[in-house]
Amino acid sequence: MYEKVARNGLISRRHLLGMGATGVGAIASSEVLGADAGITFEIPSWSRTPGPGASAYGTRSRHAEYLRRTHAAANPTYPGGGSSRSPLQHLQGTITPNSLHFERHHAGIPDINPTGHKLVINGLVRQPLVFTYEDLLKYQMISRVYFLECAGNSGALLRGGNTNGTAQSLHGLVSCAEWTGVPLSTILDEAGILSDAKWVAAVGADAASMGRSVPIDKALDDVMIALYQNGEPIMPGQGYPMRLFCPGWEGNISVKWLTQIKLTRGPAQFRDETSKYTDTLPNRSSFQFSFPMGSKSLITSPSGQMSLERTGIYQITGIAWSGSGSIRRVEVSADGGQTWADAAIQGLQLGKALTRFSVPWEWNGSSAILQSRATDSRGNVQPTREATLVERGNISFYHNHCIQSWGVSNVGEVTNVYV
Ligand SMILES: Nc1nc2c(c(=O)[nH]1)N[C@H]1C(S)=C(S)[C@@H](COP(=O)(O)O)O[C@H]1N2
Ligand SMILES: [Mo]
Repeated sequence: MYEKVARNGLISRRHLLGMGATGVGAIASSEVLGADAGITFEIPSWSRTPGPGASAYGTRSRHAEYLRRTHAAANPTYPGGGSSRSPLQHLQGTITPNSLHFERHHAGIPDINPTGHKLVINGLVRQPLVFTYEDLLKYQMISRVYFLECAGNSGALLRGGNTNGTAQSLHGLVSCAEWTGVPLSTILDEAGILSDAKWVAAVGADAASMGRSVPIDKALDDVMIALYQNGEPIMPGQGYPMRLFCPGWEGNISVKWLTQIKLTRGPAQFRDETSKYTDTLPNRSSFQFSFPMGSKSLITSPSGQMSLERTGIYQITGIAWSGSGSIRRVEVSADGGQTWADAAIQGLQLGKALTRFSVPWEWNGSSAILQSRATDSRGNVQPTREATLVERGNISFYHNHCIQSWGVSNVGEVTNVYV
């Protein structure tokens, strides 16, 4: 018997499960080479002739074409605007492949030739500076694994509805990559920060001229000018040839196609820091800014639109992250939050990065509600949806990091539910 650690089938994460091949036992190499034991082994067609040779740039298997971002149809009144979402339910580990990183563009992707691109540093500095792409490549770089999440991710779930979505369609505006670039502090030091400079206004070279203001303390802490994403020059969709990267903070502030950094006394009040990404409160006031993303987790399997074909053991798995530190603990419930079991952490627990968790669960064929709850290194616990609605009121949308519930019906269908 398995050690049950919470009600409704959650099994100790320490339990090692032999869940792979059923019935035939281990396959010895002699059997692979064509012997007995009731195993018939035929050489498949793909082993009979050599395949195509090496290529210049890889693509996924044609049998894995379900790996794709989803995006809304083009809107002629909003050229290039919109977003695409990462297929979270099909990914494992914590690194999002560059071709599947979510995208959010306000005026499409500019076709920037790095040779003509410039980064200007001006405002309250001793010496204004202009950098080319080549100039930046000469600096000492740092590499860090960080998640990026749009403040609008999961927003619709605060308002209700959307019960038939997938992990991708409901929560796919989060991704994680190894970002490499030059610390912003290096560049600012070189320009010389004047004492009344308290904010850094960053502007992109896209047709939206999207801009955001970053407090100087953050700018000097861990913000970087990112040039590489998972080892290759950042993708055009992620800001080629350079983007600002503000670890742990709402995605909007990581200005892509970065072309200007201006040091200022106060926030610049750009469109995107006033008309959007603002958290409303029940008394109809609102926070001016909500920068760090909350302590959050999401079960990616089983998840929306999947169906459990049989009773028995499943590995529940998902991702957890926090904009304020690393993930210390993830708990999982199979009874809608009444009892909880600790999940196993599958990989590294890096600060401001996705962390993968898993826990075995025995589905007995009755309905269940699966939830996960993250706690970060500062002790921030992922809140319930109910608590979030009390705190924020019923018109709030951005920065939703509440506990997410997947309902499993008694025929094994998985849908988003509200508890
Ligand atoms: N210049 C510029 N920077 C931008 C945007 C944009 O449209 N233009 N979108 C912002 C938003 S809202 C988000 S969530 C992130 C998305 O980054 P990604 O497309 O690399 O995932 O970039 C931010 N930086
Ligand atoms: Mo965003």
